Amino acid sequence: MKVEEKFPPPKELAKNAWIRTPEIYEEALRDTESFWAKAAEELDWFKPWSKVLDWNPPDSRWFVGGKINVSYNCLDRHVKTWRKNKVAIFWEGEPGDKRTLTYDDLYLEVNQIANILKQMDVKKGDRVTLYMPMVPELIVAMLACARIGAIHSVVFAGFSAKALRERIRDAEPKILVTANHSYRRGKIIPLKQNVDEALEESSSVERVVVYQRSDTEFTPMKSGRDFWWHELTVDAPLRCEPEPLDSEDPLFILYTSGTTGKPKGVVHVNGGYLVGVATTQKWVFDLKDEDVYWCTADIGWVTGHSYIVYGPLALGTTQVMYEGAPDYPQPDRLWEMIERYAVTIFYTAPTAIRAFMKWGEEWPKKHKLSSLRLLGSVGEPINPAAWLWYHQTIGGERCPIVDTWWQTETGMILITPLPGTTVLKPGSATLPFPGVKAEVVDKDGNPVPPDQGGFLVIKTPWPAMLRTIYRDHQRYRQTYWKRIPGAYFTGDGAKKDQDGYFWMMGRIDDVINVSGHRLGTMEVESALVSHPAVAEVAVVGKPHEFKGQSLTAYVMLRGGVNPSNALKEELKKHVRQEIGAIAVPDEIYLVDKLPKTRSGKIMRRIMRALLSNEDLGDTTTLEDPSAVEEVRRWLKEIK
Ligand code: 7RM
Repeated sequence: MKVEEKFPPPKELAKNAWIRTPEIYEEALRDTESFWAKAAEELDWFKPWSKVLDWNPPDSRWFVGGKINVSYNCLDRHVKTWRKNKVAIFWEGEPGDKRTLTYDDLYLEVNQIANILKQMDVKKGDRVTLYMPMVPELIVAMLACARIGAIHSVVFAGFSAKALRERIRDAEPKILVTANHSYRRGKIIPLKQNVDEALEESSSVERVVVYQRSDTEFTPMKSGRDFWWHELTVDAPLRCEPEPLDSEDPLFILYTSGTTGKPKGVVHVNGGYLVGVATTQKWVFDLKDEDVYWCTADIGWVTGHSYIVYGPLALGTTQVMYEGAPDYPQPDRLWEMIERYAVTIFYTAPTAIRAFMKWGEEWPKKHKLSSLRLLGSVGEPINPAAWLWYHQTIGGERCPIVDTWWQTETGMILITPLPGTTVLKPGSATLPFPGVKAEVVDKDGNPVPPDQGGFLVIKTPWPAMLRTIYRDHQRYRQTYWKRIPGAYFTGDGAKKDQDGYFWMMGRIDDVINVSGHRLGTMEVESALVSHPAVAEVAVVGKPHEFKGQSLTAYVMLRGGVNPSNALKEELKKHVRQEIGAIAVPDEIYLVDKLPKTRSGKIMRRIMRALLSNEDLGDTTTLEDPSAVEEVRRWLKEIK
């Protein structure tokens, strides 16, 4: 296929009132602060800011002195208008149960839960951990925290008890909100049981609120600690005033994988985050009141935080939310739902698109998808073949695709087409969002020539950028601001073509992306090393047809331990317990030695490059050729 194939915006979109003209890019870069100030005026503030940006590299404060409440912006301002009875969420549980929640429904529940949290002595700045399935109550709990100034820390429900415990230890929440069960591919996932296990040893958690997802099984409750959501809400007061919060007060912590074994608690704040997320939600997705929007992410990841919870609700959007697996009960579940709710905007991940391709186009062909007018992609580079399939089979060649590049740390989309404005090239995330200065540079921070690989950096601050790593500001400085002089280091490799379009080349560090889930190879290594049979490990990501990347583990056993297939299976089970199913390596090799440098470092980068057929000189500094040969020989021996 020709990569150079271009897709100009459809005419109907270009006519659209709030589609931006190309001049917006120049305008926004000329006076970035005015650009963001104008965007911030779209939100409701209790007190206006006195200064748009206070930039003290690498520390930024946005909308200084402004007072705002995120839950007010997502609810109160809508229920004061006709949107009161507008549908906020069309929800479907995996087994097929359905609920419709209006803005008023959400508003009432959020007020109640906010009051319950207050009664449990949650104060502004206190942390609340949420470990929940994809049910509307997760959104309610997040907004309830935001309403009273508590900081939520959502832990993806696919994480194990141990992973949950680690995140609880770091955030030290007073309260934990969970559900008794969740559903996945017809199976019941015992979330409350994981919570009990995570809280076994001493913990900061005083109370656990349990949402009853189903009463199909008995759920043990610890008296004095555990409370049912539905019992608490019976007599909880119906009104809770939103707390006027400082723009820079933290809104949430979200743990994300980095290059060490310990996940980072990325901190986002109220004002700038909401401005960035609401603006990109509106511009990138061209969202209007009559749209039915659907983002298939899990709220446990940043995409769900920004583009299921805060972005859509800030705009008063009607959206679809689904609890379970895309192939349950059959591979057309999502297409059936698009037809049922007449979805107009659909946002998903390349790994899902590749799975749909594998399942076959007979599944989408069974359904009427003509309501769709815009498609989005996020999470990893989308290969041109998947892009074209998505465009043809799902989008009926009518719908532009917005390939949106961003990170947990960036909070908001930073590199993306604007539908109606940008000419698309399949496989390219196209251009930085107005006001965002992205560049591809070498290790000294100098821009590299067009079509050459380098490090993707962001040169100026943006409102939704992370402010710190929770309780580790030093790590914030080191990880993001010390690698490349004067710029935010993304950890991604990229190329810019002759037209200035960005082509993402994946991570250049030890962070990998398995089926759209961000993982650190070091985390998986520490999980494996914690098994008594294991001496040393190298975990490497390599390209995978459907998952994007998969994990391969090279495990050196302790002396006296005999290699066996049973042991491999046991190691997989161990990783599942330590982190969760998403971190289990596809392949485990039991080896007698690992390739190391003279100073004793495992040569992971060379291993990865060889396994991925990467060009070694491209985004990495040139490796020692003899070391490359050594690793090549070693890999051959293993096969
Ligand atoms: C939103 C999210 C971030 C990493 C990032 C990239 C990769 C995300 C794209 C992409 C190519 C894209 N946050 N990534 N979007 N790569 N094109 N459109 O995924 O923190 O979980 O992951 O994901 O490597 O650094 S994340």
